[in-house]
Amino acid sequence: MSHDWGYGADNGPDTWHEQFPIANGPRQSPIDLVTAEARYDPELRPLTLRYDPSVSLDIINNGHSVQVTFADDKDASTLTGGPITGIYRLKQFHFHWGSSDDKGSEHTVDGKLYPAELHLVHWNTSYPNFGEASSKSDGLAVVGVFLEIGAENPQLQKVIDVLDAIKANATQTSFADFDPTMLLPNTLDYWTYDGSLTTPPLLESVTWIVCKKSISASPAQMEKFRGLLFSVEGEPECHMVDNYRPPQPLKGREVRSSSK
Ligand code: 1SD
Ligand code: ZN
Repeated sequence: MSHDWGYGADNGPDTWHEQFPIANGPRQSPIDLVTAEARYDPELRPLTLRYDPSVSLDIINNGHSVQVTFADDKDASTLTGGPITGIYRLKQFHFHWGSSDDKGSEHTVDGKLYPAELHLVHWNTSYPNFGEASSKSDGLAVVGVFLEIGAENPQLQKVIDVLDAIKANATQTSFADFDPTMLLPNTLDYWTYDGSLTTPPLLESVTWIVCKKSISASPAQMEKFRGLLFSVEGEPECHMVDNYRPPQPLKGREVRSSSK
């Protein structure tokens, strides 16, 4: 196959190992979070997420997801505490979602799939930049937040309102002054484990921090995500849906919990 990876029948997650053999590696993500197997670890500190709205830059349809990018040349928006050591900087956030409300998340909880999952991607500032960090075993920390169908989420609506402007793959628009704190659940209890990027190159460099509490999205808000396109302008329209990788084998890893 010469074409790029994606989520279709001929280039989807089951084929990624052909070009990225680490797909079958020892610490792949996502996983099914089995709540009864997670070990409560009293040593885990609370998560501290300090986000500065002034470093939000733009929002892009990259053909795999919709992503908001942040300036990361200073310690403006940071993740500290939790399971990590040192300071990790926010680089971007993006979402994964389904073609219907019964699927879409990457992580699952006791086998339950959520309709979408938000990922806030941070890199370890003990490395010089995101690119260097992304190949190191402690290089990245991604905070995952599940979306659940419920009330309209006014914070999420700020993202959704600009999706019309980036419908096609390889389009972007400015997205200034956005505070991602607004997208977080009001309590930050979490599960954590050592894993990988969930998209090629599937690098095994991610400390995953998955929030136990979800945020809400209305059915209409979910439909807006499904209006985005995998396809570029001028190509036959192919809707951006089911852009998630299913759970991967745990392979003996431990999942820790910050709360009982
Ligand atoms: O899917 C994203 C991918 O788009 C990219 O953002 C990567 C970081 O370079 O992270 C993965 S993920 O593991 O956060 N899903
Ligand atoms: Zn992701």
